[in-house]
Parts: sequence; structure tokens; C-alpha cells
Amino acid sequence: MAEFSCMPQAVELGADGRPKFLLPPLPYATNALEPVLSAKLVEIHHDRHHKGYVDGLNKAVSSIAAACKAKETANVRALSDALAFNYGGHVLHTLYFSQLNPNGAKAPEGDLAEMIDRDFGSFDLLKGWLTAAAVGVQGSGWAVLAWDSLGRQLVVLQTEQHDKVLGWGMLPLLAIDVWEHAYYLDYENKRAEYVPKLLGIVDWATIGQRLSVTMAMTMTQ
Ligand code: MN3
Repeated sequence: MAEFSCMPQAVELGADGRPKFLLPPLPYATNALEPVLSAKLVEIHHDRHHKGYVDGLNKAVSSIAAACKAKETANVRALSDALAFNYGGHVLHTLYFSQLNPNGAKAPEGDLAEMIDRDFGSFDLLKGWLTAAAVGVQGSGWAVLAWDSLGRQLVVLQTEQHDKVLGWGMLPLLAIDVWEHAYYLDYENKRAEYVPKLLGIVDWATIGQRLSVTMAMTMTQ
């Protein structure tokens, strides 16, 4: 579980020798997140919705490769949209499911705790801002705690769908899904009740690992 919690294996080579994206298995039983998220909700969200983005991503990538080789450029806009939408959905759902653990660390430590205090004032202030960002997303989208690789600071983003209103170079560390499929079965339309409960089962040790890896990856010379 510790190995899985930062980022699971992403691809295998397909029959054509090209990378094929994989749906990561849940790192826990579907009922492990109760009572915050029911087993039925987790099963539908992972096995149908997340799988749909993985399938859509593999289809977009192979369609683009085929169209490129055939010099068929008429659908470049639609295929580019499909690639961005499904890639965003796959990345964010991978982060989402692997960051949740009711028995995980309840507060950040080390570099993550220091950066949160520096950039947001305190852990409580960050949680307040992140919650407001998640609850306030118009329609379907996400709130994301991200690493700004140019400014070398933590930022909170709101993302529409999976791929709109992104900042290039801002790498997601913690992702809060506020599409209705993420909570409606358990919370109906009460997104403001779902978000704080979800934040209560985030494993902050996992977020700290992601920050360490991301900071090292984006180290400036
Ligand atoms: Mn979702």
C-alpha cells in the first residue's frame, strides 16, 4: 500500500508495442472508506467512471496515431479535446483514489507542513480555502492543491471538467472530485457536506510524498 500510495503503475506495452494506459486497482476494499463514501459509490466511481476515462484515453491516443499516419487531419480538434479530457480525468482519478485512507496521517509533516504554513498561513486556513474552492466549482470539476514549478510554491486551483482552466507547469498533489458522480449517491446535492468529510480521509503522508517527488522532478539548475 505504501508503494502504491504515491503513484501506481501507469502503463503496459500493448500488442502494437505502444504504451497502453491501465486502470489502477483500488488500493483498498470498496467498503474501506465507509461511512464517508459507500462501497456502492466507490465501486461505480472507480469501475465505471475512472475506467471510462482510461478507455477513452487509450482510444484517443490510438485514433490520433492512426489519423496522423493516414494524413487525416479533419478531426484533429475533436481528437485533441478527447485526449486532454480523458488524460486529465485519468490523472486526477488516479490521484484521488490513491490519496484516501481513513487510517492515514491526519496532518502534514516536514516540507509539506512548512510550505503550507508559508503559502497559506496554516493547515486550517489551507483546508478552508481548498473546501471553498471545491464547493464553489461551477458545474463539474475539481479543486486541486498543486505545486507551481516556476514559482516553487503551493497553489489551489479550480478545474472545470478535467482539463479546463489549468496552469501549465502546475502539478497536482491532491485532487477533490466534485463531479456529481463522486458524491450524489451518498450526499444527493449536498456538496458542502461531502467535501469536508472527504478531506477528513485524505492521507497527508501521501500528499507529502508526492510533494517530495514533484519538487525533486522540477528542481531548477
Ligand atoms: Mn470522478
